[in-house]
Amino acid sequence: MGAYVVGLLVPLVFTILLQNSRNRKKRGLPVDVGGEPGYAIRNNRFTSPVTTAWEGIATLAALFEQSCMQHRNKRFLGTRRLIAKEIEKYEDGRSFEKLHLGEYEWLSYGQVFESVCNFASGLARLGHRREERAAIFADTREEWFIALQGCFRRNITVVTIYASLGEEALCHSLNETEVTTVICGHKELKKFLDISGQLDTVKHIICMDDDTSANGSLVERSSRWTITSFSDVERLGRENPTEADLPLSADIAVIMYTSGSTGLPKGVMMTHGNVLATVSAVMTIVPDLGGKDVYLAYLPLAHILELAAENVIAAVGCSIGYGSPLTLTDTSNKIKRGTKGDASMLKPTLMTAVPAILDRVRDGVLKKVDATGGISKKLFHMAYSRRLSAINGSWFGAWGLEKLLWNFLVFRKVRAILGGHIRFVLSGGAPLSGDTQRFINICLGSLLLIDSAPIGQGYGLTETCAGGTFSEYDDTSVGRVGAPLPCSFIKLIDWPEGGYLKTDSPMPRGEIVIGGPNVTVGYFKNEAKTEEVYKVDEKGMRWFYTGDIGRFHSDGCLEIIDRKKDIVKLQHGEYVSLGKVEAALIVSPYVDSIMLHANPFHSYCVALVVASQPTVEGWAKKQGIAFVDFADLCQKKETVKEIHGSLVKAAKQARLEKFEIPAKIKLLSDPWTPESGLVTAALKIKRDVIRKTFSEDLSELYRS
Ligand SMILES: *[C@@H]1O[C@H](CO)[C@@H](O)[C@H](O)[C@H]1NC(C)=O
Ligand SMILES: *[C@@H]1O[C@H](CO)[C@@H](O)[C@H](O)[C@H]1NC(C)=O
Ligand SMILES: *[C@@H]1O[C@H](CO)[C@@H](O)[C@H](O)[C@H]1NC(C)=O
Ligand SMILES: *[C@@H]1O[C@H](CO)[C@@H](O)[C@H](O)[C@H]1NC(C)=O
Ligand SMILES: CC(=O)N[C@H]1CO[C@H](CO)[C@@H](O)[C@@H]1O
Repeated sequence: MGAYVVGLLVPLVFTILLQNSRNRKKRGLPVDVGGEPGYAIRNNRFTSPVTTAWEGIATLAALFEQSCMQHRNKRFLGTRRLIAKEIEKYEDGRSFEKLHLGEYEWLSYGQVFESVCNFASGLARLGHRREERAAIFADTREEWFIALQGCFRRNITVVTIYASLGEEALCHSLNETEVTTVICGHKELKKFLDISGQLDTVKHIICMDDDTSANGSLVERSSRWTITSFSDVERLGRENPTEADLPLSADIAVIMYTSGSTGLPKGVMMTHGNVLATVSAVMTIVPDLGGKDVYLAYLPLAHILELAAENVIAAVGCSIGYGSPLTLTDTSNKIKRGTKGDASMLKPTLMTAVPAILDRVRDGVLKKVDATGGISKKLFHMAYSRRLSAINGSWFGAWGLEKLLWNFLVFRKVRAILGGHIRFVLSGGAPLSGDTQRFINICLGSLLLIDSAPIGQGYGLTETCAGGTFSEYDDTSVGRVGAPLPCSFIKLIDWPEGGYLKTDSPMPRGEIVIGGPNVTVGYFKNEAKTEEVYKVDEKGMRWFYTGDIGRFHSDGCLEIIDRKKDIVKLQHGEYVSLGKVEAALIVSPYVDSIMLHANPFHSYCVALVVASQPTVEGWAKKQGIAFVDFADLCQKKETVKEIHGSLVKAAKQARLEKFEIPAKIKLLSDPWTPESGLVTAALKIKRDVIRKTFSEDLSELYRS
């Protein structure tokens, strides 16, 4: 009996002690910095910004070479073999491509390094001069990374463009940077041929899909370009080796075109030193990174988060397995039923994610639980609330054995969706809702007694090279983005018009300004815009003005609370924060996407709501409402009423003010996808485009 009590008490006391020390832990400390006055915080462990985590290494090219020499025989890049491709027809006439993919096939560090050297030499042989720029325009894959490192070895600046950007933006980016070589996949090649007339500077195209190169019809249509396959470039290089031409820290590594929510995309110039600072900082936040870690890569490499993440993984000798958002899990859209998704095949330990994808994982799990019903459903919700109160610090839930039990009974299955071995997820790109963060923490939480959050949330921008803040793995709070990264200082400055001041109580608030070696050098050929949002202080430090509004908690962690341009003043002078309200309303199970609209000519706001087809149809069937198709259902008064009611409920739960709740809504049946141009690749809504596309519907809402 005595031993039993001790067994129960020790972990309990231990957990409580740890929890208390965690709550008291200061993660960021005030710091005295130059530039515009404000409230500045630095990382608690580093007094001055980190520039490199590796002695004597100042560029990504040098870092990569060093790692390849150290890990020569280790597994590095893996890609799944395509076994079969088939078209599946649905009852409603739509058809989908389904893939049957096989095991991962791996290249070692030594082999990849050889490919990189060959590719670099091949580029030279092809006639690409080193002062000319090359663009990579493709989905995330092995060749992307090899091409990137190949260009770095010849000090060639790489232009990256979101694969989902429209034609106009694509022409603009390539033309502005005078790109001469474009490295792309077969899918993108077709896109280029359509706009070939507008691309004056392009001379070479390198196509990553071998089977499509130099095919008669394609070549004829593009007599102005040479089209070479990726493997041919490597072969050229192997036969004609050229000395490397390594860059310096201050040389531009990448010009990254980001999908701005307005106007043409802007190219952010990043030096090797910029990216290296971010890579070095990320090193310090993933616990025990290295050794046997396996990383699942599927987010766009044209996004700084993914680019930095893969460079980190490559620097420490871990493996990278490639996948795609559409083949991620066993139930993903493009995976042939009964075959394995990327995660269950690779069994990764590390992943990056954008909130939209995690929201989907969460919704998927809940839907499945609901569909199963019965005991499983009860068990799941019971386990979930027990874990939730444990994380909240209540006594019994903190007991380790109970956690083990729930893990075994319930969460093991949820964890299996992502392969069963995930120990850390890095979320970025947009703020993650507290609900989803808690859900993932609970379902994927580690088996250890100590509650560690397997999801770390980062905040950073392309302009700061993804440097910014990061929530540490032992911080189980939600809704915050953590303390400054070791490479960044974060400062809040007053924005009196918006009512945010550094003297606010209980927490200082203001516009977020980021400084440090990670801050990029500015926008390509756009000095006016660069001068507007970048400032250099008297000590020579660069600062970037983010336009986001944040506040600092007493432990030095940042919370994003608003966005300058997303705050709209209503007719009677109340301010509505569009993003805040949307985040509160999207909790409704009927909502897939939502955009709130407000303007100073009205005293209320309205919303466009993309309805969730399964949930809304499920509701209609239960109510016995007859409908022709989903579009028809979305037109019905009773549907609008039901969904509006659920929004009001969500709004009340989030304690929104009356004027913040949309007075009227328009239901839309077609989802907003990056392909439609209504959301960015990271699935952030593009307000201006949506506003234009649905201008009729919006005026209708205000009229009636
Ligand atoms: C790298 O390329 C840039 C642009 O062409 C050039 O200005 C720089 O001097 C080069 N660096 C080295 C080390 O040659
Ligand atoms: C490309 O850029 C040149 C100047 O660099 C400009 O004159 C031309 O109009 C641009 N073409 C397109 C299609 O944007
Ligand atoms: C070349 O294109 C033709 C159709 O234009 C196609 O039938 C053939 O399979 C293609 N060849 C290769 C090697 O892709
Ligand atoms: C957890 O704690 C938070 C704040 O302390 C509280 O708002 C929430 O209701 C608690 N949840 C549960 C399930 O106890
Ligand atoms: C490119 C860049 O912004 N470099 C700056 C990085 O930060 C250090 C100080 O930490 C400055 O000295 C560099 O000029």
